[in-house]
Amino acid sequence: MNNEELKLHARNIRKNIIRQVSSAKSGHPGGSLGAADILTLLFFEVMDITPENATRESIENPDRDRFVLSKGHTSPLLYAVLAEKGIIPEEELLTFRQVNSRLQGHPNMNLVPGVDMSTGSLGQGLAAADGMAIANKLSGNDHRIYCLVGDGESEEGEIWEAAMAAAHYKSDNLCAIIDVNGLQIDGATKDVIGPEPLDKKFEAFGWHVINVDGHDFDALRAAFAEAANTKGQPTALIAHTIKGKGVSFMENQAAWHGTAPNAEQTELALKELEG
Ligand SMILES: Cc1ncc(C[n+]2csc(CCOP(=O)(O)OP(=O)(O)O)c2C)c(N)n1
Ligand SMILES: [Mg+2]
Repeated sequence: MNNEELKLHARNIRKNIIRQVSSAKSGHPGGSLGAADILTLLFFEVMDITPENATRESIENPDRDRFVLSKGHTSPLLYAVLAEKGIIPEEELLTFRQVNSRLQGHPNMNLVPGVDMSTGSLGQGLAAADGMAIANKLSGNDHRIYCLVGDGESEEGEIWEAAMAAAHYKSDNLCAIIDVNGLQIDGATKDVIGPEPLDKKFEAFGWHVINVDGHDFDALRAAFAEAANTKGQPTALIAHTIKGKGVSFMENQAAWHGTAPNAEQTELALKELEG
């Protein structure tokens, strides 16, 4: 897919992030907007997921690549991507966070097609992705497992247990993307429990590491290809992103981590995204 087409998908995805959080009057726009380019490339070019192979029935043994949203609070991003792929209906997005909706604040693998792991309690997703990577190899399956981890999330101890295990099991079918936006719920990561240098830490844990601009489709494309060609160790993309990317007043602002825009801000955000 060419970059112009990817850009159009990413723009629709960002607009649907804003629409969901605005209609629910709650949710997490910042980290959703920031990782939109990464997920656009993953779901529209890198992974082999389609509406046909992402059915609820296929969850136990899907014949396709899998994705774990370890930073589960950014569910509006995953739902917007699934809608853009035609895996869930776009109209359903406006039920986000409502009672009885499938689209809860944190994604539920038992309800939503294309959601491969229930997440939201930070720190757990990479361990689940480890298990999928090991199971894939045991069953002689050559599909790949992708997992998106937040930089604040990487302050969780379980991330490093999972990192150690993936290197031990030589899970070269596993690619973690660390979304390094420098912010978490309470402010700058460096002021909370500074997780840097993340590249050197993953390297020390036995991973192949690639630093990449998380908004540059060409750089991301090359990084995912390098990950797929890396044998004997898992790969971590250290993806440098701007939290809130695409909506000027949300960019680099910790305050937009988990705040919904009001009607006026919603209109402004959608207008900006429309360009
Ligand atoms: C175990 C756990 N502790 C706390 C929270 C509350 N929480 C939700 S998001 C968040 C900050 C995450 O920051 P980061 O991983 O950097 O995400 P991003 O910047 O991409 O939004 C926290 C503390 C949680 N979901 N799970
Ligand atoms: Mg962050």
